[in-house]
Amino acid sequence: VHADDPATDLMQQAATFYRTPELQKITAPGRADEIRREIAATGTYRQTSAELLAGSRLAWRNHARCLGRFNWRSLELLDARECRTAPEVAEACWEHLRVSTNDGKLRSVITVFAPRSPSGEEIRIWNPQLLRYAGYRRPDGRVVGDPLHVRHTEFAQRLGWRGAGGRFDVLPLIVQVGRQEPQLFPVPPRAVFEVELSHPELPWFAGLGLRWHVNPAISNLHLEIGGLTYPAAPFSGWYVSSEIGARNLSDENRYDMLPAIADRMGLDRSRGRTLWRDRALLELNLAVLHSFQQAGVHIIDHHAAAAQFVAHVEREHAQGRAAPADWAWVNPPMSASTTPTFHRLYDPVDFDLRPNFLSRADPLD
Ligand code: NRG
Repeated sequence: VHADDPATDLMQQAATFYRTPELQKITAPGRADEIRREIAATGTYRQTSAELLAGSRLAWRNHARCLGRFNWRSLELLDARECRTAPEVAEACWEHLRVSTNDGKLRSVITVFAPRSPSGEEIRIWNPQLLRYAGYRRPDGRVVGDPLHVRHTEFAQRLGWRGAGGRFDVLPLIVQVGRQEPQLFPVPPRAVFEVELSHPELPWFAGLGLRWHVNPAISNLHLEIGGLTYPAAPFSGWYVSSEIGARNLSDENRYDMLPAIADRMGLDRSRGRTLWRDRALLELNLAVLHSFQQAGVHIIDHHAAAAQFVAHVEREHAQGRAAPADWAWVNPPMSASTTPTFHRLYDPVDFDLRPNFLSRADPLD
């Protein structure tokens, strides 16, 4: 329910947030009244770091598309609400990558920048993730790099970026503060941890020259807590191997590596029913898990991730809470029926559930 007056609306949403048991535990009795007065006087209010952390954890717990919610209590906060300029925002993003990558022992971290102001001023990170590879469209229409990011690459180039033209060039960070022009920041090499892929039994695999970054830091979701919107709130945990092996490197409209892998394996690609795609996909996913493990980098396979997720749902129900989940999103892109997430239904997705992470329109669409 949204009132016509934005301050009343904000007061209602704040009141709902501060009534949740997790907030009651960490706030003094008069806190809700204090916030009401602050909103009446200024049109907005400031959450404490403890409230912001509790709200971020609840946003994670409530996010129906996330398979990794078993760990929602372990989220750590980097409070970056004091960052005012684009260079300060970029610096805080490098700090996010350093702390969350943690030399390969990945930790779940969210960095929260200032909320949208009552007048609509906001900090925007244009990249969908802090680390993404460029995609260069060549004159013949083929793409070098990640075809998913051709528009982001062209946008960066319009802002003056010159990529090296390789298959795995990390895109620069693009930050916009308020009405200023977006600014480019090349990601410093120290902030980029990557793993080169090899296979435990197929020696030629390393020769494919494949690699992936280890930190899946999402930067295009709005964090909404207690009526406040945080438009820039990058967060990251760790990869499920199938995100890399069964989507990024294998989808036909991404790196499309299955034909090349199948050919090296000597498979018959003349017909789909030889299951050459499935066999190549399996070896690619084994290579991802093997290579991350060899490099000492934390990653989870889809079987373990699914088992944890089902345990999370049971635990939430035991606590008397619903655990809304989007079936299509929590199931792995390969071998879904061999995991427990496939064989059950979930509490319906409630789009009004708050706190939450909300999709924003892609600014390049
Ligand atoms: N599929 C995307 C990443 C999406 C988020 N995945 C995570 N998030 N694991 C990709 O880069 O392949 N996380 O916060 O850990």
